[in-house]
Amino acid sequence: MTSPPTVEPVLHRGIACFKLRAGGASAVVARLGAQVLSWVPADGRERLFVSERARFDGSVAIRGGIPVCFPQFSGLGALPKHGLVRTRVWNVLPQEPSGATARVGLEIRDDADSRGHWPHSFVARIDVGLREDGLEVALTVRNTGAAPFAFTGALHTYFAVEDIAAASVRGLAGCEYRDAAGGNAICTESAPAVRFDGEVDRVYHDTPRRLALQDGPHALEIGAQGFPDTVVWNPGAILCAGLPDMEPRGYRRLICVEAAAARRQIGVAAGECWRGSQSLAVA
Ligand code: TA6
Repeated sequence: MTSPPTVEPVLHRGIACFKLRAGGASAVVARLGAQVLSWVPADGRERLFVSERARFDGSVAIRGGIPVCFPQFSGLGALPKHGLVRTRVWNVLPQEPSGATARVGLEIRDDADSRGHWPHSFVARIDVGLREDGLEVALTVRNTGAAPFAFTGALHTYFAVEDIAAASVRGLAGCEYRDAAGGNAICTESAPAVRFDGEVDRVYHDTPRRLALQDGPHALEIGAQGFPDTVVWNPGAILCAGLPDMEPRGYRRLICVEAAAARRQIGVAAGECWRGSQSLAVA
């Protein structure tokens, strides 16, 4: 008989985190940024990339895991890049144990600092659920103000791969994308699998709900709900060399496949709520 799922507070890389265990799988979720930092399915293989030079002091976002971008994706607006919540410490929500899933919930609300950038009242919540066979991360955004607001955002997942040369992302053929590394040209994906040879930074529009990441002989299924778009990013050697929190060859060991709302803003009426999620499973 498998033991019941557990959640325990731990220090990981010197910061307050939760360690989730379910069956033979585990995950680590930091209060800083509500960021998942590790996901090890029952086969024992770490599936998330975290840079050896990542910083954990909140001065910059942690380079790796699953950063939460809200209420702005990338530079699509006047806010700091990728929004306001990556370097904040989120509050922990009480959780009810449920079946075979280990769960942790974290939330953050607007404050004087966020309102200085973005004049809206909100609660953003991250729910992480770990099962023996997969991980789900959900972002819920509630508008707690009296007027509607609109946002862009993403779960900016950094997958670990053995070697970028043998890795690819499938399921995007036929999708339109904005090539952010190619002058923002609007293109259509013609390849059955996206491969990496130099910087790739693409916002795919209205993508299928199921994609696959191939990493040599290992494969993952990547699902998304609520988020209409998918961003695929790898910095390549040149951009990577200029990122102070990346080891120079680190780009060879990561692919970001991000559940995103980037092309169009998501509108949330006063008192209403929006939810989007990404789910990961070993294929
Ligand atoms: O999601 C892709 C992207 O917007 C890229 O343009 C790249 O800059 C990346 O995010 C990482 O951004 P960061 O602010 O974390 O360095």
